[in-house]
Amino acid sequence: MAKVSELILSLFDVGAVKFGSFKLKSGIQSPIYFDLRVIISHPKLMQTICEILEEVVGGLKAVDVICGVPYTALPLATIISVRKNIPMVIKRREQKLYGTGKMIEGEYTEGQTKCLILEDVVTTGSSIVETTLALRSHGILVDEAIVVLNRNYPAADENLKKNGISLTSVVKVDQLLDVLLNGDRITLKQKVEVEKFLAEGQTIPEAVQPLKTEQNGDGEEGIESSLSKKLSSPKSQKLFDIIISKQSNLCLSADCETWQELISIGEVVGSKICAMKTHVDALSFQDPNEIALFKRKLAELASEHNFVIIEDRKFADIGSTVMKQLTAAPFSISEWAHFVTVHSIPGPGMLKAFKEKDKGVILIAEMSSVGNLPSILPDYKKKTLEMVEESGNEDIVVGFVSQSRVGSSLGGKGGGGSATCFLQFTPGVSLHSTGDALGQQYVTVRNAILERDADVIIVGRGILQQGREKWVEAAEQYRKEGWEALKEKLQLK
Ligand code: 5BU
Repeated sequence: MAKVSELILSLFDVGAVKFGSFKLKSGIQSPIYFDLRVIISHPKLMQTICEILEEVVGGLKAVDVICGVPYTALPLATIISVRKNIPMVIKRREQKLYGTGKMIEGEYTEGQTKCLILEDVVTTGSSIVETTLALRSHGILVDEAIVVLNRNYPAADENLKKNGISLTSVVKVDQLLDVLLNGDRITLKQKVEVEKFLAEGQTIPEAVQPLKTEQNGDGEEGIESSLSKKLSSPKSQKLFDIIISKQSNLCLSADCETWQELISIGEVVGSKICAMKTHVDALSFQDPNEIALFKRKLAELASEHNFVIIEDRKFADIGSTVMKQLTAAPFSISEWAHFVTVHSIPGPGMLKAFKEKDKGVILIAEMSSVGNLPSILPDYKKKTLEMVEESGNEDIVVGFVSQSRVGSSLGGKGGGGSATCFLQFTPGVSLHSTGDALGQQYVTVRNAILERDADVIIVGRGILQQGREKWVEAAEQYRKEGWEALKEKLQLK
């Protein structure tokens, strides 16, 4: 206990916990802020943290390996591994595009190796869950995690419990506040202010990992991170982050006949895509067990390869019906899709259903098919954008399916300002065809990105129809062309 108090004071003294006024992405001001990345500059503090963690590890059931969630917990896990002689495994942040293509580094035996996860700070628990699912998909057994600082966010407990993970915390926020007050680091007023902030259900901001660490000498932020900040919502920022880190703005439209085929293509092209788009109601399933298996396998694939799942359901009804369509079995779309496509026809009320289920919305502003009404009707696109802005739904609307820009451009035509931007998803892209017999119209990758201002290209048959043996080659061709064109458009290096 004395050691934990000493740790709390040291965390404050090195600036890992800050008090003041910090602006959150949502615009809310927070009176407290965590940044545990700074601890790597203080070896003594690293030692104290590891000693405490080792005591905690000693009190848990025996484990075969430990895994630190990148980045800050990685050096902590390394120290503990060496000192306690417990081997480590590392989960890569994205799959290698070459070589062995392994996601997990280190030795383990499927179905036998038991792993303990280490994390520096927990907010929603999503990083721990993501790491757990990736490890489990490789047959590694995970049911426990330790965190240095727990922000007492109720959703985290629920999220971890739901995924069968029990969490041990070294420091909880209420204890942190008590120790800092008694140690004369903060005033009673500051303590009360933070307690009130937390009681309102707010989360403490944490230093986010920069998209790219490259910076100019004068400390100016990288272009990718300033572009990311222009995006409307944390959800679109997350996708943009994936696009940059995987160098891919390719969304595979996985319009397969069977769910098994969809999983197969996901396995082989997962490393090349930023998103996978599904039409779950167009897949054939034998029974509900197959649907459950499909959902689990798809979620594992998305976690392992770090891509977003978009269910192209094209919701178009009043809110209460949409809520049922989103959640009802057997598909239970809200359980596994990160983003869903939605028509703007019903008006803004239905967006509440998606907000309640925390789904990213991609609104359809234009279609790719011949004579589609959204493209013909005057102001349809403009009204779709106004609907989002006027109803204050920028935080869940990730972007628009469109054939031309809706609102401000991220970097292309009319870009460069500070206005909030939405991502543009453009389907009807093919390097092999100009259309089909049922009204689909295609443009090339470069045309979609450089002329029509797409940020994400959606490609289905252009890849699928190349045949199983050519899936990877075709996906790589679209990824490469798409990424080169995006770099040109956004003037990335
Ligand atoms: P294709 O095989 O690349 O033509 O598939 C395109 C996919 O994008 C397919 O799943 C369509 O349902 C989806 N799509 C589209 O093609 N055009 C649109 O305007 C919209 C969706 Br919205």
